Amino acid sequence: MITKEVWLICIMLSTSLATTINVSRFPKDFMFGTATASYQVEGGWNEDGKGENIWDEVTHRVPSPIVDNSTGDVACDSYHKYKEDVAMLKHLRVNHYRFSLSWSRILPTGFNNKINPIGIAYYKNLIKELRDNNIEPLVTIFHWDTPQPLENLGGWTNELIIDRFVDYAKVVFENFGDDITYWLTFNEPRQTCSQGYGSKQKAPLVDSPGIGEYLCAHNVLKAHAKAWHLYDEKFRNVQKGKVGMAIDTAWFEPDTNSTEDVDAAERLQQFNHGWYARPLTIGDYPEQMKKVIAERSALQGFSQSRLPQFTQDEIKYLKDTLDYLGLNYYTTNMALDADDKRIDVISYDADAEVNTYQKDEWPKSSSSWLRVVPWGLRKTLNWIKNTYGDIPIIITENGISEDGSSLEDETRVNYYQQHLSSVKDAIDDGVNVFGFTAWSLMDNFEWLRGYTEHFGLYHVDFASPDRTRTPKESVEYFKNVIQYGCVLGNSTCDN
Ligand code: GBH
Repeated sequence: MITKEVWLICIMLSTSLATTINVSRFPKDFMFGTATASYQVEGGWNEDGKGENIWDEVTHRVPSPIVDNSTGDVACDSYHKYKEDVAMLKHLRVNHYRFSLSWSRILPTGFNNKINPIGIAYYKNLIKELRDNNIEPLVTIFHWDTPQPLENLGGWTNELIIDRFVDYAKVVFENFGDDITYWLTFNEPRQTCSQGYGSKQKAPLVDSPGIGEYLCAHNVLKAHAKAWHLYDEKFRNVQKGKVGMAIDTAWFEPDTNSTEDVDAAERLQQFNHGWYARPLTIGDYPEQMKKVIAERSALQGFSQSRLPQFTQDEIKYLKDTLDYLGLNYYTTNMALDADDKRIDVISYDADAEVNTYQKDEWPKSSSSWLRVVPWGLRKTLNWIKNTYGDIPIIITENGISEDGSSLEDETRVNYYQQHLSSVKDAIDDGVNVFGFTAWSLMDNFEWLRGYTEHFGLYHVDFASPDRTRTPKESVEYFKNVIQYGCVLGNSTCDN
């Protein structure tokens, strides 16, 4: 018989488990930082010889596909205000700053026939300003802004782009490599591919569901591996850096403990994360993807699987090409095996044969897809370790949006406290996490959502020509976390 007391203890235990904050200190050398991306903050879209990229092209369309008809033409104006950005980073006392390079600013045609010296100088200045202030630059080579001339030829669906990306990476290693330890080839390739070529949620808004995404991913993976090998053979000895990739995923929690739902949650994680991380660690696409896409393709009348195949040589060439892994985590979904397999639908989403939903009790943000579920981060980190082995991991993005109406962003403070606590739990579980990067340093151009969703620690006044930056409450919190090395952000932390 279960007494009232036992019930009470159970309830207390479950609520405390859900909300317990880990107040132990992070390792001494743990890296705390913030992130941005070139198109989202730089502006200067056609200045000093920069070429056009796919976000310039898409945001200049009439009618505009951006919810508030805005563009990144000026954005946060970081092209002119990078010293102010670095001063903000210094105020925060971050260890590192993650930013991305604009391919079209460096190679205006997308090809290496013409290198833009003013574009190179901009990033050299930024890197110098960071180094002078003791801030480690973490450089993303590609964060979604494909040069338009390459897009005109099919962009990431045309294998021509593999060698063009490697040409670009070579220019970048040659010019900046002496000052860079942490490289990320791609940011969230899943979004480039599934949203860019399959679901029209990102530039170039190409409508090729169930086909374009897989061609894109195949080329992204080969481009990554070739850039990694180039670095490994020509630069590593001298420059001593590491080349990784920032791969995003949500956590997928099985809706019930039935085998079907447990398998469905795992399958969806393989479709999200495994799609990119597995070929570059274990080698080749996840078995679940190969099987289900081949079966569906056959039922749909295709003579071969819509998922391209790697040759044995390619599998070997791709394997073990991540020196470390970047994880972008924001939220969690419940996952259940789809009763209706929707064979008539040709798309990446339908291919997974999983339905998802988010729970009403999970707190909302200003982004429809983002609810606050901190424990999902700990589970994702443990899943990565269990799936690929003991790879070093840095959280390359984590954050929450609000509507920009107040500088008192308590929801963000709570979000970071809970998520950092979850990261510390994962470290205590034995996962090799060496850093955490908040998205974002400041409010910026949120892709098709324009300036309507605010992820910044700093508020940016987009109505002012100065793009004035003002700290939100979360700046003080994050700064204290860094100073004291624990989520309480004060001296009462445990050792
Ligand atoms: C990141 O993507 C980006 O790297 C960054 O540039 C961006 O500003 C930041 O996050 C904030 O969004 O619409 O329900 O189909 C975040 C990961 C995963 C968010 C896919 C949007 C689409 C969910 N993204 N998600 S839904």
